[in-house]
Amino acid sequence: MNLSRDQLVDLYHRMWLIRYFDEAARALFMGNMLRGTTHTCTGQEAVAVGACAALRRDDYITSTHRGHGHCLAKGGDPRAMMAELLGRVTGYCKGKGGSMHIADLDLGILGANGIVGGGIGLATGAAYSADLRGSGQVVVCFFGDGASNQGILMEAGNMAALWQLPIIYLCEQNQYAEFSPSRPFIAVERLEMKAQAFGMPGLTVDGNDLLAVYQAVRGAVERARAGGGPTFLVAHTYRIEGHTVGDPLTYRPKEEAALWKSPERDPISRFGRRLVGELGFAEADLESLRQKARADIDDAIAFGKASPEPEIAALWEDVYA
Ligand SMILES: Cc1ncc(C[n+]2csc(CCOP(=O)(O)OP(=O)(O)O)c2C)c(N)n1
Ligand SMILES: [Mg+2]
Repeated sequence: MNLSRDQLVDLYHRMWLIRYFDEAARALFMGNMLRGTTHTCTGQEAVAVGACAALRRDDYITSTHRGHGHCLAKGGDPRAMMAELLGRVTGYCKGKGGSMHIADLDLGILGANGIVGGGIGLATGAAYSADLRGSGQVVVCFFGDGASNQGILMEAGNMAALWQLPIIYLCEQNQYAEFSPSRPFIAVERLEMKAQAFGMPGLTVDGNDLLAVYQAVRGAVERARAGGGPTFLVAHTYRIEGHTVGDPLTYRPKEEAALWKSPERDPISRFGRRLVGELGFAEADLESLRQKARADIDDAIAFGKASPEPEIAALWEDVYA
């Protein structure tokens, strides 16, 4: 594994940053501080952080409705993200986009997306652009197991394989699609079998093992950058919380989430154990990184709350239609 100590520190801190960001988003939503709705990715942090660790700053990602983790993993600013959720002018979209419209083009974050599967077309277009420009950039397209049934994947996957585009279709199999388990709605036995229809490699990885995700994505990124074409990668994970914040979760047994929250399965605990057991970190190092992440998110919340709301006249700015 070719990650430096500093990089490992950053990855562990980033996982906690995501955990605390979403914890704060939930609390703010329940406290009527957020408009619209919001989705947390608690339990899925290793997919976002492991994948983005394999990318360059100028590589692209496209995200989903459950996108806070993807954006933070690619380097998104927690202050500008929290301000956006709170509807403040200092937010990524000047407070007019909210949770599902966070983008940062300087960091290659081409946008979260409220349209299930919507990122698949954008990501494939970005990969085509990178290929035409010969820029060497690679795209990671995050989407869910539910989104894997959307028609756009058939069109985009075919095109990407035909033109050998530099893209990784990274399906987060978190076992749920909105208020239903995803399994009964997927005909193939294993999701990665869909890759065969497109004519690209289909791989699978333990999505709660950060280093395994990193290795798998890194391999696919290296191949894509060298002109070897796209990869379809399925990361097995679990959506610990409800579909949206406030979902009463009547459709699944309580014990199931408890099992995935346990230290044996929780992706942050698992990575922490490897850092201590195999990579020479002390428990105290991990504890201070966790506390730093907590402080960073407290700072982001304070920043957001202290920022002004947009003026009414701003309704007419940045309008393209
Ligand atoms: C085109 C479209 N259809 C339906 C919806 C409503 N919807 C929002 S999230 C979701 C389920 C998505 O499941 P999955 O892709 O597995 O993502 P997850 O929520 O598990 O992260 C649905 C059906 C939508 N937003 N867009
Ligand atoms: Mg899902």
